Amino acid sequence: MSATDTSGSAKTVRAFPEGFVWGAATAAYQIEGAATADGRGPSVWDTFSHTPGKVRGGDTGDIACDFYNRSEEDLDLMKSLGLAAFRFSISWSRIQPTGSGAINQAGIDFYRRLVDGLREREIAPAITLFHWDLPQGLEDAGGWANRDTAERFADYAQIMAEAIGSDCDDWMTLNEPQVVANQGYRLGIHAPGVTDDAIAAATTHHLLLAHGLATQRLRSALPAAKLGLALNLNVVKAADSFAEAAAVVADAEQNRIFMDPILHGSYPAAARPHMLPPESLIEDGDMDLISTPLDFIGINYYAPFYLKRADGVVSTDRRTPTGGGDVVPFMPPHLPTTAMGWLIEPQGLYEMLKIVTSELPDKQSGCRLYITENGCAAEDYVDPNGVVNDVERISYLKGHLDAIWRAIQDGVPLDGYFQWSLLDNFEWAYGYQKRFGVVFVDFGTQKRTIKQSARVYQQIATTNELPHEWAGEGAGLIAGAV
Ligand code: GCO
Repeated sequence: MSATDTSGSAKTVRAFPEGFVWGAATAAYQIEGAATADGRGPSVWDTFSHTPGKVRGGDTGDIACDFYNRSEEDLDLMKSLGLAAFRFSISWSRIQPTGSGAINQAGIDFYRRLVDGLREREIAPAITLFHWDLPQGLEDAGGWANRDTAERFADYAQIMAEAIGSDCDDWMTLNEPQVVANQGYRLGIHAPGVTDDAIAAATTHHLLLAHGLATQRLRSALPAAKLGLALNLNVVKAADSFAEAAAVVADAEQNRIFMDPILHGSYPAAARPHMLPPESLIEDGDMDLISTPLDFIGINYYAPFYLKRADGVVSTDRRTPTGGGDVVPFMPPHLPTTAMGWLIEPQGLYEMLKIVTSELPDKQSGCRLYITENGCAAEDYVDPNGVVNDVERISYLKGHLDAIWRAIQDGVPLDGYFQWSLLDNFEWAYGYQKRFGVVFVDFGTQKRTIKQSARVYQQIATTNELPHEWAGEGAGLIAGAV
């Protein structure tokens, strides 16, 4: 669509649908700090980060962004940035310090104040119930390998629905369950640091079950709420024909292992057997429960994965599934990377949106999509002018918002976009060394500095269209500082 401005020069207006939601996302352990305040119990991430050698620099989430004590100031910041929604997660062990049993009222009160503060500022809360911080008490009782943990999660979901549900419309049960099973229980590079294929496979099934059980509880407690979950999805591409078969396997193990049960009620046949839960764990009715209709699927998209024939090269990247065989992760030299070393390819987001849209089954008719996370780490710093000029992030944003705009034109039912992340924060095993925020945090003083990317995002959020000066230059990517 094009329009003509008053000076008579043609410009392209790339507007988003009315009501499109512009938000920012965070997670409890990454921002809250106050790890032992007001009765909070430990989670697996407290234990893991306090174990020497697990997190870079020995960093922990003990203080993080101190959001627990600074939420009013941060809410004002969100308001000033024109955000329409704030995605945050609830620390389960603030609510139930050991993961089951008595409720810690101080924990409920914190989230009650947070939701009230958002509502006062007309920012919609978007809640994630589980963003990786399983109460340590439940891990000690078998963790996600124990079917009972799924039941405990459903109880906790119900507690939260009753406590704050009347003011919260958007709920996500789980964030990136694939990362929990794979990084947490198979590779051991995230909490709780387990390296066991059988436990990882059981975790996969019980996380899905937890999602299904919690969705049913939320649905009956909050009939008008919109329910979904956030899946990490990466398009998997073969860089040569040799890698094609492995790419199908890697796609199954990376994406479909959670997406297929949710959308279709079945595990992907292409995944290798050791990745899948054994039949003995799958009880009658489980798959129906897991594929309970949702209102939305949240997509967390960061990067594509490429695979190529190994030719004697051994991959050291443990995150990327290879699909087995003589195939390794590949970094196409023409693609820039972020400070995480992740490939930047906005077209991958477009493709993933199209894939998920085309796979929404009849059972999920009416299901919408959100981008629940998208963003990049960059080597940000406050320059001598007091400015954080994060041109790499602006470039990343430009490419990816162009991709979602095109996807919407091509029929993708996308209702919103959440930038990862509002604040620089505790980036899991990378500690504080990787900065994903649109707001810079000086962790020593907790001073916040609005980055230039946040100004650009603010403009987009308040005008509901892409900047005119972005038109006509293609994705215009700038290589990240690597
Ligand atoms: C994720 C996470 C975030 C990460 C982000 C960058 O869900 O992976 O939700 O917690 O910080 O993805 O790695």
